[in-house]
Amino acid sequence: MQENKDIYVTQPSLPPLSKFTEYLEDIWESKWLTNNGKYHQQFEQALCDCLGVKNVSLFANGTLALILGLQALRITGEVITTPYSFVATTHALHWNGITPVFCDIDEHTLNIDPNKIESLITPKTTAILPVHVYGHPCNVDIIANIAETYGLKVIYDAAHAFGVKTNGQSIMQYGDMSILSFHATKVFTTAEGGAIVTGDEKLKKRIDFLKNFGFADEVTVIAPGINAKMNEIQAALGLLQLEGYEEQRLRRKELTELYKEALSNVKGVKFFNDMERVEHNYPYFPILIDQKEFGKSRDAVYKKMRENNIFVRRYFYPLISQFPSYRNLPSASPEKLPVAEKITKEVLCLPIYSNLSTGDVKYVIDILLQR
Ligand code: T4K
Repeated sequence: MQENKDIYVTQPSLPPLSKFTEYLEDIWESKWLTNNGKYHQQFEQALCDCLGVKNVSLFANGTLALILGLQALRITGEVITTPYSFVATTHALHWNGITPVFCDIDEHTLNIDPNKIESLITPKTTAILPVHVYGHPCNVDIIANIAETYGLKVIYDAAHAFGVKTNGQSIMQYGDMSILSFHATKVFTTAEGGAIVTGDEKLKKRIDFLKNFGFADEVTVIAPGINAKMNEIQAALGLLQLEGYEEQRLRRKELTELYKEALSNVKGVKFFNDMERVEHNYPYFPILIDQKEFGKSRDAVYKKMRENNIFVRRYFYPLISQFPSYRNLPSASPEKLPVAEKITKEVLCLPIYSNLSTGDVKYVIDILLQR
C-alpha cells in the first residue's frame, strides 16, 4: 500500500506556518536579528520554566555548546566518555585538545557503564562526559558519587534528552552542566540550535560571554571566546515549538507502544522498555537484532528496508572509537569495549515522528518481518 512513499527515520514536527509568519513579521519590523534579542531572552526563560531548570544559555547548535561548555569549565587532560554516541560528543573533546578515554557501555541502557568508569581514572582525568543515549537517563547517582570522590566535573551530553524527567524532576539538574541539541532530527527542534543547562548562575554568565567572542561589555574581552549565538529567527521558532511539544511527545509514546506490541513475541528482536520513575521523550525506537535467533543480520534488514523506501538508520554504527581520528587511542581497542562492539552490530533505529501514521508503523513491521 505504501510502496511509493519514503519513510525516514525521523522528521521534524513544525508549527503552522501562519503562526511562525507572525513572529517573522515582528522580527522584520524590529530589524533585530541576533545578539541576545527579545525572542532569545524569552526563549531562554521559557525553557527554564518548561524544563524546570535554573539557567539556560542558547547556542547555534549542540556541538558548539559542547565545545564551549568544556572551555567554560576549563576541562583539560583526559575525559572519560562513551564510544556509543554521535561523533560530536568526542569531537568536542578533540577540539579542546582533550584526550578522550572510552569506557564500555551498559547493555541494559546503552549508556556509559558506571561500574567501569573508576578503573579508567588517571592523574590526568578531569571530567566525565556521559550521554543520555536515546534519552534514556544515565545512572546519575553512581556517576555523581565517582565525580565527588575523585574531584571530577560531569558534563552530560543530553542532546537526546529534551524534557526527560526522573522522579518528576528534569534529568538536566544532574552534573555540572547538560548540553541540548535542537537539530532538525531532534524531538524538539529550532532547525539548528542547542543549549547549555546549568544550576550555576556564575557559570551561565561566563558561558554567555564565551559564546559572544568573550565580550563582558563593549570594551572588555575576558577570554578567547567564539561566535556560537542563536539568532532571533531560531529563538522565535523555539518559542512556538514549545507549544506543540507535549502533544508530539504523547504521539511518539503511542507509536512506541505500537512497535512494542508488534514486536513483543518476535524471537531475536529486542527493544527497550520504559525505565521506572522516568518520563521519556521517545526520540528514537532502537531495536537490537540477534542474527542467530532472528535468522537475518541487522545489515540485511537495513538493506531490505531501504529497498522498500524505509530509511532506517544504524545509530550508532560505527562506534566513535573506530573512526580514524580515535581508533589508535589505547582505550579504543575493541577488546576493551565488548558490549559497545556487540551492540553497534545489532542496533537499528526504526522510524518514529509525530506525523508517522499507524499504517506506516504496520508497513515498517511487515517489511521487518518479511522473510
Ligand atoms: N550529541 C549527540 C548525542 C548527538 O546525537 C548530536 C547530534 C550532537 C551531540 C550534536 O548536536 P548538533 O550539533 O547536531 O545540534 C543527525 C543530526 O545531524 C545530528 O544532529 C544528530 N545528533 C545525529 C544523531 O543525527 P544524520 O547525519 O543522521 O542526519 P541526516 O541529515 O541524515 O538526517 C536523518 C533523517 O532525518 C533524514 O533521513 C530525514 C530526516 N530529516 C533530516 C533533516 C536534516 C528531515 O526530515 N529534515 C531535516 O531537515 O545526523
